[in-house]
Amino acid sequence: MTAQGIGASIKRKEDRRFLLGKGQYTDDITLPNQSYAVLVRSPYAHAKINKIDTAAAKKAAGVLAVLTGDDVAKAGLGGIPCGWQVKNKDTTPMVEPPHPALAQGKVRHVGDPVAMVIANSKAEAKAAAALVDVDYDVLPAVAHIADATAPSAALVWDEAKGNICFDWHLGDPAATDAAFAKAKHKVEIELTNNRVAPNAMEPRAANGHYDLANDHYTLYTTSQNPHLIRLLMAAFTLHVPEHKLRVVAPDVGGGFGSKIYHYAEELLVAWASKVVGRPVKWTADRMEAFISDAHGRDHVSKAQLALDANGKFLALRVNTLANMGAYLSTFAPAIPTYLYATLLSGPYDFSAIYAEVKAIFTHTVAVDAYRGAGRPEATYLLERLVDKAARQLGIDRVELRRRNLIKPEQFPYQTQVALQYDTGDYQSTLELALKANDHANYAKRKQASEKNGKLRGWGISTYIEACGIAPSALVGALGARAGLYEAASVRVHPTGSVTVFTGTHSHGQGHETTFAQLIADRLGVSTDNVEVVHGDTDRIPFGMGTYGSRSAAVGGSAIVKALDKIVDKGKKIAAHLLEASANDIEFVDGKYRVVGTDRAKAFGEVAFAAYVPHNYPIETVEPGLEETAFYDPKNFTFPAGCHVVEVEVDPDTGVVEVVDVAIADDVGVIINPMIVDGQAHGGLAQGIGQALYEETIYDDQGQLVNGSYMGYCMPRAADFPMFKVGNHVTACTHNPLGVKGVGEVGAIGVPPAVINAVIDALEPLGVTDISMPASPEKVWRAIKNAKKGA
Ligand code: MCN
Repeated sequence: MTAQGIGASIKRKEDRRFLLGKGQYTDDITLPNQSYAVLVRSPYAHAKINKIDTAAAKKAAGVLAVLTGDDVAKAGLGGIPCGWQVKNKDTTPMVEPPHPALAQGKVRHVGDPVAMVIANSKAEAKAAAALVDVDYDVLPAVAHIADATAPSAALVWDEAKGNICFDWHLGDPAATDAAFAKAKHKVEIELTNNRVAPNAMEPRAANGHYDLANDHYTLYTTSQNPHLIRLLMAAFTLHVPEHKLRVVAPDVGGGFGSKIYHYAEELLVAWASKVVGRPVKWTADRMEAFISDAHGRDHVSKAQLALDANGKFLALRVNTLANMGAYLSTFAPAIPTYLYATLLSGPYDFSAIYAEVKAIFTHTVAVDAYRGAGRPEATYLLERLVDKAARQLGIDRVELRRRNLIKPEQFPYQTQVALQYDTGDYQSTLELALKANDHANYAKRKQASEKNGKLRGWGISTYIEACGIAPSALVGALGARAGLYEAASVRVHPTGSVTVFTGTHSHGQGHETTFAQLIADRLGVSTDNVEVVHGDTDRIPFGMGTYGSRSAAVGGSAIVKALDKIVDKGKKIAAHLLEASANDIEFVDGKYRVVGTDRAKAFGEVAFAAYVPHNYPIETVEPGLEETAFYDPKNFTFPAGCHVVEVEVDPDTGVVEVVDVAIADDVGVIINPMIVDGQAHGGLAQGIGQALYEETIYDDQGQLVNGSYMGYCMPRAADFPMFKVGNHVTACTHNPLGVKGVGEVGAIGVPPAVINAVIDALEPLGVTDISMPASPEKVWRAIKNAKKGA
């Protein structure tokens, strides 16, 4: 390791501009002659649109245009596409309803956009939006999975009978039945995975600019995925060739999944800019974000675990209903299928698994990936079930896990649900987390809590996830409509500084630092002399963006491939300068050296020669030093680990305080330990948020009743203890860096550990189940009801 290379905890390069308040976010970009858009959104979850009267709005001060679904149709704009097609059990395709950018004929969720008002100022656009008169016939709505699947339920789409989008399965039902038939013990659980709103610090925004002279569009947008947005707009929505559309995702203030997708507003501002002949900017406010950003989770599941007499897991059967919302968002069908059911083996050895997943339409905003995306849902189900099994069988919870974890010698391990784990060491992360938690002295701490009138509980979860998304051929076979490789260019400048162009997008993950570390490590160039460029389709060859903790494993590997080409080309130039054969040149510590001698050329000298080729192998080597590489991963990577949580519950108020969090993760070879810890911290905050505080609440008419910070409880720093974060490394076997992913581990591993701890605390009172979020009211009621029942 060099002082700044792989393994160094250097500070984040990007933080200078953020700490100085100089970040450039989409809403900071105000173009000459800027105009502003405000969307008129449906106040109803389900209604027929009889008429939209825009006359008064059009006459209002400063208004440039008022556009509706009819205008969208007349302009020939395409519907917002879904990027993933899942097949039903009978191999027929899922129901894929249309998704016009502005509603046509009907609205299907509160927040569905019906008109866009464009004016000289945002205030004028807002005032005029209030004058748009929409005549609705309100229709019955369904917001919850249970209501949507009832026989009498209102239909979101006539073509989706029973509101079923798809009915999918994975695994071997016969083998699972056979294993259950011979099982000594069977344990059952029913649970919900609560629906949450992503709540990135920066709300979504988009600014479209049509350049009449060049017949060219530029879109600035809060996206995790600018190339995908350009691809979808070119092919499906705006219908212009890629070279006529530049998509820029500048600084983005967090995404957590919610900014992966192509949203209607991106298409609308680009198109409207051509209509009004001026750039058009739209920025969501927080309440608008609650009803227009894709939400996460929202599963209802039943599961059964079969065990033998010794507590060895035999088989798992899972039945899940997953809410899709009213429209299919870009990745929505993939979340409860390929990112959920394929993870149901967890870190455990099973001989059979069978999962059935039904995706359900409801009159709510779309549900799609949210930090973890499918994997937290799988982990929550499994880890709650394993705890329940331990209690039912009278086996210690840690011991039951130890008996069933896949052993190091079993790798590569083929699961019963399609994935093959390449490597791991689940025993070591378990032991590390127990040690960090000081598990041996837990009983003393419990006594101390009791003396203070508090109930103390201890919870654990051993988890695995799949990230580094994803091998293109595999995901293509599974229904993805895009490849999921990554691209990078490395440009070495004449004086030896380096610009890296990456197709991933950093919106908080620190790529400007960790990717610079890859250059420092390989070329020996200081990170101060490396610039990392992302988020601009005109500057970067191509890219598939950032999600699924893929940037280090897939984006980083593309950079390494490009670096290999740079080093190889440099060898040929150095060989010429040193009058040696390229085969005799080695590149070590930033120097090209003739093997076994002290004759060497520094990397900078070779770079200079590439651009000033006076003494140069010009017949065989082109001048310049710039290389591009595309990297398509061979497999997912499989981070795993153990999260331990202790809570104290106040039995009088139901308030749960998290008093200890000790985790040990295996995220592969670590590029920057400080960034890795920070990513784990962020994920833990979101995971604990889901477990204790966060939930979107829809009433029976499909109104989101807590769609603001008055009602939606976000966790704050004071809600957490200092996190104890440890790592144990097994290197990924199939990418050149040996890295796995860290971006989601906290959100995946910790929720069941929190709930298992709360149940452990309440068990002496007779409480055996509690759902997320374990709010004070819910805990208090559970205690009261248990006392009544006693
Ligand atoms: N890293 C490392 N060593 C490893 C693995 C990763 O040093 N062994 C570094 C990477 O180089 C990168 C960071 O850790 O700087 C995260 O890398 P990775 O796990 O590859 O995840 P991505 O960069 O692809 O980020 C996506 C992931 C996801 S899926 C969500 S959701 C999420 C997250 O990252 N959203 C975030 N972290 C977030 N952090 C912030 N601040 N904001 C978000 O929206």
